[in-house]
Amino acid sequence: MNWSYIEVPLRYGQGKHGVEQGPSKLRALGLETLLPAEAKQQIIRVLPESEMINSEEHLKRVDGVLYTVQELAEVVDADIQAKRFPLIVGGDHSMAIGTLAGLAKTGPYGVIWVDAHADLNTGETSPSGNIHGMPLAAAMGMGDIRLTEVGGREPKLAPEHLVYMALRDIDEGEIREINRLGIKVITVEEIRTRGVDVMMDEALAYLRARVDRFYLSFDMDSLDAKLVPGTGTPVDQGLTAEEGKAILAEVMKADDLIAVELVELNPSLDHDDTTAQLAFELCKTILKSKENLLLESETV
Ligand code: EXY
Ligand code: MN
Ligand code: MN
Ligand code: MN
Repeated sequence: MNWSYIEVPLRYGQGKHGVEQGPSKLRALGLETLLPAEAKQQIIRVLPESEMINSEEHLKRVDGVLYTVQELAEVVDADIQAKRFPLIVGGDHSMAIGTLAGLAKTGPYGVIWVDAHADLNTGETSPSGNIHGMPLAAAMGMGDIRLTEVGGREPKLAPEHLVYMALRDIDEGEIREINRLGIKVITVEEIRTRGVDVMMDEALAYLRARVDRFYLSFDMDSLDAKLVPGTGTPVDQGLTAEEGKAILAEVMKADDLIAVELVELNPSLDHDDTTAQLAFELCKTILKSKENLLLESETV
């Protein structure tokens, strides 16, 4: 397995300071020791705040977001073309505009979006103007052209190639779109009552009927608010740590998985390191499971 570890210290998709420290906090907890020695490591550049000129109410800090997602799209595409497997760590979820655009350069793919939120707003429907609530709308070609044209003019993602997991805090405009587009949603309730493995099988069967590869984006706020004080938009009734880990362990067994992303860790919101420790454990689950799988297949 050729790992690529990409750090995206981006906070401009939302207004709270600290989420840009997610990658460095994980490094301080020892994440590098989990990476195989040959893993490629890259840090995506961010626009210095002093150079930020944008003050649009409906697309806040858009120039800062664009600066980073344009580079991330190129880096992700280069990894896929070089047959590397990217683990992308943020940073706020607006970074996924880059990931989604980068993956699209090599053809269609599916997405499992593990998140309390739909991230399906446009500048018009967003209640906050924060772009971390917009990546999936942008990838589907909805909303401001500056976001929808990152990485190319064509839409990056088809709605029927998206599965939400743990979705539970949705705005009006997003509900309308989810219903209109018929996007598949797997709830916390289904995961809790029917089990992670059953629901992951359902998500994979749904995607595999439509695409031959997919990526998973894990937002720390998919976990229950009590577990993640160190995230910017916590929501009650979320996943347990075990459910979060099980989702990642399950998905890492899929050989049509092409990338994993972990976002919205904001260590400065935590009075201790519990959220960062949990994120570290999730990264460990990701990095350790694929490797073992590969060793098995290599020995076969
Ligand atoms: N839906 C709300 C908004 O658009 O402002 C909250 C979005 C939170 C987004 C976080 C990354 O998941
Ligand atoms: Mn307004
Ligand atoms: Mn999100
Ligand atoms: Mn979220």
